[in-house]
Amino acid sequence: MTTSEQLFEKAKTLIPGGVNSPVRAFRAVGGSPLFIKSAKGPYLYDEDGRQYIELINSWGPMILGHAFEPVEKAVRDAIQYSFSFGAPTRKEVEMAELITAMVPSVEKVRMVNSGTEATMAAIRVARGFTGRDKIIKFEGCYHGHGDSFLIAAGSGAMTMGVPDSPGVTKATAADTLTAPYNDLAAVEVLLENNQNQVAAVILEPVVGNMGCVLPEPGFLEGIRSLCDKYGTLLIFDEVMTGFRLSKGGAQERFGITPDLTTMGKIIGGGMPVGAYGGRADIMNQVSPAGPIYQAGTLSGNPIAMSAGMAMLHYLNEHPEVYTRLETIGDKLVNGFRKGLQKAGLNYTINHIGSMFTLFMTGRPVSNFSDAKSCDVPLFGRYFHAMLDRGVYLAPSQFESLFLSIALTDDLVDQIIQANEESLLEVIK
Ligand code: KE4
Repeated sequence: MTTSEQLFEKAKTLIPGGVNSPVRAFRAVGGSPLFIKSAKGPYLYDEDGRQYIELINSWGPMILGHAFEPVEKAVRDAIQYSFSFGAPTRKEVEMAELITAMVPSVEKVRMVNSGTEATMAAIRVARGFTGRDKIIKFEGCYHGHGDSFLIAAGSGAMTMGVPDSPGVTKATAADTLTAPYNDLAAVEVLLENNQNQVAAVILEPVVGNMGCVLPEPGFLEGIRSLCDKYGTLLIFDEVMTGFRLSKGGAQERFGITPDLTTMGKIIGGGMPVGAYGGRADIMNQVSPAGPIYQAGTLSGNPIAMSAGMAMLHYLNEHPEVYTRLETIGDKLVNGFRKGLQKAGLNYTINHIGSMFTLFMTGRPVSNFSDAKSCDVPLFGRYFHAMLDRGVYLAPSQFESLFLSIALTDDLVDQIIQANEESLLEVIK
């Protein structure tokens, strides 16, 4: 047994499924998960000393590559002043100033400790501000593990959702309406049939959580105008896309202004940080400024703020990072398309900037039912073929890849080669 396998056996006796987050367990691709010991730049190193070129980057945060010196230095400098006070600090003011400068729709912001906390708080604030109970989300979009989001689409006839996990109550599910992504008409029907009841529409402006799925032309604009028409707030969940698709996230790239934005991942530079923010008139309803309660012992933690600010400052001051990420993404995806052609496969790749997914299906993928047409077992075999060649992909067909600027042109060529060989291997 490898060290990772031994650790996994031990972990399963102590931690549910042996992991602290389900996707890490490799259940979607089979086999035993690698236990990672360290990482540097574009590389991960597992407990057995094997090196992998990394295409997840901790599900987004490590956009500058692992152990990026300015971020590491900021944390080293911070830890000498103790780790946590539970009292306001200068760093939280600086962080709020930086976020509101980088994301202009965020006039006021509250720091929390994860993307889940951010989205849970954002819908509570939307409900409190509007006095309405329902929310609309999209099938295939993931917004963390808050009860209101673990909702599957009801049957065609039903408008309300059904629990997508034991422990989520029917009462909770009744307040979450679901629609297919990219289906404006479905959203309009829900809003029309639930007038004055829908507090917010929440969506990933570019989806990462069913694999990478882009908004069709006019979709985001359409959602914005429907929200305006029905007095419903628009929440962009930019936990993945924030500070990745541009300095100002998807909302800057697509030119859409949401009422509230949720953030995470990159905002912490690899430390546990989330945030939500938006229009000042809405955020001024959040305790203690207003009556809508939300709190957190470690919110704005000074060590985490130091890491997050170092990363955001670097991104803010080095626009060439985004140019480089576009170049890397284009080169990789073009290479992957050539690999598909050589293997005689007409599979779909959805791509934007430094996010992309190779879907093992010949169908275009613009919503969750399209994504579910993928050959998941084939993806599992492909995942392991790539892993055998030293390339670490997301261990699920229904996840986006996240690139970092640490990928050199040589490494991009290596990944393209590995993809070509892996496709040829698995289609035999
Ligand atoms: P966290 O609570 O995991 O920090 O963030 C939840 C969340 C919210 N919104 C979006 C758009 C997200 O992608 C996420 C978390 N993303 C997953 C990746 N599919 C994190 C990986 C995991 O669950 O382990």
